Amino acid sequence: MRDSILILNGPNLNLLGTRQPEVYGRETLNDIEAHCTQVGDGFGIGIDFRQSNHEGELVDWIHEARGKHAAIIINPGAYSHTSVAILDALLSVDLPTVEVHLSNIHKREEFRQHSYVSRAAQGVICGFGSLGYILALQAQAAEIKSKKQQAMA
Ligand code: CA2
Repeated sequence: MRDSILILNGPNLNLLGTRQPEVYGRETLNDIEAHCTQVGDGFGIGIDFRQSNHEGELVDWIHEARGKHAAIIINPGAYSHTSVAILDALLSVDLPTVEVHLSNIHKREEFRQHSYVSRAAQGVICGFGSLGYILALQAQAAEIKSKKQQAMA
């Protein structure tokens, strides 16, 4: 069976492409999902792409990822700046995690410049719009490949 990556999106990201294109771009979340699926196919990796406006649902999906997915990519949206619950969930599953933000959160309001989630992430990609998801996928595909090589050595 092929490896898969869970890609999680937090609150309001379902609105992408409808408003604030100057901040978040013109692509919809469906466009981003389609692109991730296509790139994932190229790596031989399945993509489970989800969005929720509810913190607890995101926490449940992270718990369910253990034993099911090889890695996580997460844009926690506004929960980045508030959620110890999402941080704890990510630490509890111990899967390689990359955090993505469409916008450069460090160039924005002070309250967006700290992310609780980053403590659980191997790396953080921000400011490159939807390309950030693809860069995160490349990083996770490399991580999965190197873990497999280590396991075979
Ligand atoms: O830059 C990012 O990806 C963010 O995670 C996006 C979050 C924001 O709270 C974070 O600080 C940074 C917000 C996503 C809201 O997306 C919308 C898209 C269109 C219209 C309204 C909201």
